[in-house]
Amino acid sequence: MTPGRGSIAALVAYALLSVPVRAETIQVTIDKLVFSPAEVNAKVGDTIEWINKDALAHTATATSGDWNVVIAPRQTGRVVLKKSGAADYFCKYHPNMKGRVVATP
Ligand SMILES: [Cu+2]
Repeated sequence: MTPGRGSIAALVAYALLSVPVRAETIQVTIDKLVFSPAEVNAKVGDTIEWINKDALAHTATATSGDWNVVIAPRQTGRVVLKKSGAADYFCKYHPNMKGRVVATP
């Protein structure tokens, strides 16, 4: 028994639907009290991962209050972007440390 056109179409549709959503992880390094790159572009659903190379704790704190990530010395911290638009952030412990995430839908 050969599958009819309807079931082939259903299989194709299923294959398209089961492709995973392309969410990426974008890395920002913290080294000597500097976020690098200072500005990153991402999409809603992507993860921003901060890699702290310093021996000090840092935070990535959105000025909007939407997220606040504490990054322990020589550890990583992450946030999943839930909103589109530009988000400025800073480190609570070192307010001169500033960065920006621009998320497109
Ligand atoms: Cu800091």
